[in-house]
Amino acid sequence: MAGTPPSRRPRVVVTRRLPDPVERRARELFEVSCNASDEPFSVVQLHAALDSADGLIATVTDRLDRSALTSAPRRAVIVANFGVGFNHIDVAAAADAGIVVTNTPGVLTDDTADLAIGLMLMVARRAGEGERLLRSGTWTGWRPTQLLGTRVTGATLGIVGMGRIGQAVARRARSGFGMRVVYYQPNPVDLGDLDAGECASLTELLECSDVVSLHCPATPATRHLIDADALAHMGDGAILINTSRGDVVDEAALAAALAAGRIRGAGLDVYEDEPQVHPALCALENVVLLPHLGSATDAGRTAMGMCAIDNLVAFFAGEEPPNRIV
Ligand code: 8YV
Repeated sequence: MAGTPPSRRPRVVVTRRLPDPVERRARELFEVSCNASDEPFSVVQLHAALDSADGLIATVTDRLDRSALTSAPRRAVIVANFGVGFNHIDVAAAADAGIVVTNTPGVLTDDTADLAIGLMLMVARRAGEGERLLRSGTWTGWRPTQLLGTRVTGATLGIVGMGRIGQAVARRARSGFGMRVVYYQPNPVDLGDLDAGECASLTELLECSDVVSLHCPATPATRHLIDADALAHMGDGAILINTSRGDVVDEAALAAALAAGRIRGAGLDVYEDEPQVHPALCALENVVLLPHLGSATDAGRTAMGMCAIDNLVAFFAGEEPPNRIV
């Protein structure tokens, strides 16, 4: 369909509720069918959307695997993902099926970096424990030795995956907290004036970092990158932060390491099997658990929606979508 603008308005299925300005703009441009219930589509609903629409605005809750993308009769020719991560989409299958896939890089960088820093502070300063203590009604008042945490100022932050978000976290840590930043990034990356030291291996980074923050994409190569062996290389006062994808961390191994005091704490925004969270993690005090809020600001989610629409507009006008993956 690219290169041949359809004579009618393209049909677009929006798989989840999006911010009002985004839905309004989508309706102005396309013949839109929105998911009014805002529950994740079932497999049947997702397949029906792919059969009936020219394009989808999809989210992380849509499992677009090979069978979804390649079973006939698929009508959809583009999936505009609402989000930068696209591990829920089999892009090789999409390419085989001639379906274009786009994402929304850049617009959520600052919000996600802010949340990673927020999680780091929450874990280091034991904010979750403090809040639970207060709300339980059992706080008996200030004590000099109460809930003593970890000082992040001047500590070493190790960033795994020094892409846009990793770099944004590094800048915040450097300028806001005077942290020393090291990173592990297999492919060469241009850091501009960012002051950060490269580690030759993940092990080297884990061994020298007080805080480890994950910003790599979820791929077969990064699945369970942080497993029991990796956790064993972290210091016993170290903290793990994950705002990337749940698959990067072996949750059972992390829960065991936290329970044993192998590392000091963890802050998680993403999980291996969302919305399930490993029950052992929920039982621990030294982990902060957030419900995948990385990009969750009004401005961020609106910009993501507008970006997804821009990709659809370009595609349906026969142009190259600005954020094409395949
Ligand atoms: C999104 C994210 O909210 O962009 C991403 O990769 O993880 C989140 O910021 C999510 O993907 C929505 O589809």
